[in-house]
Amino acid sequence: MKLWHCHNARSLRPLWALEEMGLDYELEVLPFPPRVFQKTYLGTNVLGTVPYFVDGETHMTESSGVCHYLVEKYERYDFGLRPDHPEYGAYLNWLYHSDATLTFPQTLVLRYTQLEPEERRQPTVAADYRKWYLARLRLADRRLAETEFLCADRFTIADIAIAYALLLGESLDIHHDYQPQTRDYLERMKARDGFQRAQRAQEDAAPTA
Ligand SMILES: N[C@@H](CCC(=O)N[C@@H](CS)C(=O)NCC(=O)O)C(=O)O
Repeated sequence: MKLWHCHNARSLRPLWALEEMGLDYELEVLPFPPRVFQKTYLGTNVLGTVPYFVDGETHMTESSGVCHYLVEKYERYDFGLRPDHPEYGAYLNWLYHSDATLTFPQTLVLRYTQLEPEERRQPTVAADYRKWYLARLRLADRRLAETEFLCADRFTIADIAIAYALLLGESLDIHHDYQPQTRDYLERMKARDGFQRAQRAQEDAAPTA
C-alpha cells in the first residue's frame, strides 16, 4: 500500500488508521498544496489533492473512504463495525459527516484567510463558514456529552474521521469555541499511541527541500 500525504492534511485520516492497525505501507509526504509546489504529482493524482492511496489495483482519493476500505479489505473490525451491529448506521453517518459536513466549511475558512493572496481574501466568507462549522458540530457535541467514543463504546475509524475535523479546527484557531466535552475528546484522541505514531511517521518522511 502507498499513501501520498501532506503534513496534517486530510490524508492524516488514513495515515492514522494505518498506524492504529499496524499495517505495512509506504508514505510519501508532499509540500502543500502539491498542485503548486509539486506539479508532477498531477501525473499521479489528476485532482492534485491528498490523500492519494494505492493498494494493488485500488486507487482512492477520499480520506474517510480509505479508512473504511482498510477495515473492510483487511477485516479489521477491531476498528470498525459490521452491518449487523445496531450502531452500523450511526457509524457510517459519522464517517460521511466527517468530511462532507465538518471539513468542507473549514476549507473555505482556510482558503479565504490563508491560502489566497491578500487581495483575494474574504474575511466575511471566512467568518460565515467558521460559524457554519461550529453550528454543524452540534451532533458531535451532543454525542460526546454522553459517551467516550462516537460509537459502540470503543475506538473506531469514526473517531479518526471526526477527530481529524476537530484537529483541523484547532489549526484554524476555531477550537477555542468548542464545547468542553468536544475539546476533551480531541485531547484524548491526540494522546493515543496510534495518533502519535502517525505524527512521527509524517515527520520522518517530510520533504527535505
Ligand atoms: N474529500 C476529500 C478532500 C481531499 C482534499 O481536498 N484534500 C486537501 C488537503 S486537506 C487538498 O489536497 N488540498 C489541496 C488542493 O486543493 O490543491 C477527502 O476527504 O480526502
